[in-house]
Amino acid sequence: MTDTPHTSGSGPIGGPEGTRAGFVAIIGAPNAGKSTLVNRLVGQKVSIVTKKVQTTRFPVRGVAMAGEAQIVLVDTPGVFTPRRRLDRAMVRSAWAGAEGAEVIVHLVDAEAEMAVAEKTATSAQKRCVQDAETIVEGLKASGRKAILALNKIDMVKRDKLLAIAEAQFATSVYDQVFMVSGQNGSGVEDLRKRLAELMPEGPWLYPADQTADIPSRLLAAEITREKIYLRVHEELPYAAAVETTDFKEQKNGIRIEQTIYVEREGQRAIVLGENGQTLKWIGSKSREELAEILGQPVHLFLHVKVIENWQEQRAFYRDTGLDFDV
Ligand SMILES: Nc1nc2c(ncn2[C@@H]2O[C@H](COP(=O)(O)OP(=O)(O)OP(=O)(O)O)[C@@H](O)[C@H]2O)c(=O)[nH]1
Ligand SMILES: [Mg+2]
Repeated sequence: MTDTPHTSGSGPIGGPEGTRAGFVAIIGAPNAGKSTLVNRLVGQKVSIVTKKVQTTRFPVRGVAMAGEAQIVLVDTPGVFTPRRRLDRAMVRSAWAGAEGAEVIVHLVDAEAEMAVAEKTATSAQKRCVQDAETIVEGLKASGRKAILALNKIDMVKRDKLLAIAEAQFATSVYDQVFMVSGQNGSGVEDLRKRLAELMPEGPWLYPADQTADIPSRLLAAEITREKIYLRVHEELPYAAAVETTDFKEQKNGIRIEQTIYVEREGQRAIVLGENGQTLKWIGSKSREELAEILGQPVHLFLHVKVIENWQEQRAFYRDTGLDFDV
């Protein structure tokens, strides 16, 4: 099971007559809500979500079904101006995800767009809008049309939304607009229907009951990383990485061993917490969720290691499919 994709079953690939299948890349600025939307379309958590920017570090494939159509959603890292090696690798992989897809959905944070238009934007919102503009430039250069999906409409009034949609549409890189909230689901079914229509005819690419294409040990590492962000996000912005070092199915459940890498001794102390309380919390939250996702009891063992420059080490890129040499 170690290297097989996470799957809840093993139905046949191919499906009934008249099937369609293809790839849809979801691109957007950091924090636009890409992972939330992908999880919503799939109907299950396949990609981790946090309040921080740059949560998703490598493309995660989620499989959504719509009647006879199978929509393979590629959740990509947010596109922004890269500085560090990990940033460059993330941005490159986001565009690579878009290149290989039949359809590109550009997810735009409508709340941030509105705030900028009304001059009430935070610096994060301003950055988000700039990053969306960078993506528009990238789309122009590629010559491909995308679907514009305005997200977080639960936070924006209708008349404001129409003005934002119009301004975005004027860039001429879109051929359609959808207004959605990945969080409460509004508009998502319309988008799903349209994506299904756009899928080319052909056999399904995954068994109908498979929801994600991510090796179980990588998914397990991501779930633990999400809990670290949840608990210590102020103190440890991007300094942590998680590696699953052992993943074994046993008679009484799955035994998972993971190492949390941080960059400094002080960060190790933060992850451990007083008397190891923080690490204990992270471990128990992660174990609970993993048991639910994997459908079996999970025995999780966490270790914390300091490696000053883990972002500069090739091994961290290998498992995720990110390109080290960019
Ligand atoms: N109000 C509102 N918040 C949302 C919506 N969709 C996502 N969010 C919130 O936005 C934040 C970022 O969501 P993510 O799904 O992690 O965003 P992302 O685009 O995958 O971010 P990166 O992986 O960092 O690029 C989280 O706090 C979400 O709960 C939405 O439709 N409405
Ligand atoms: Mg994400």
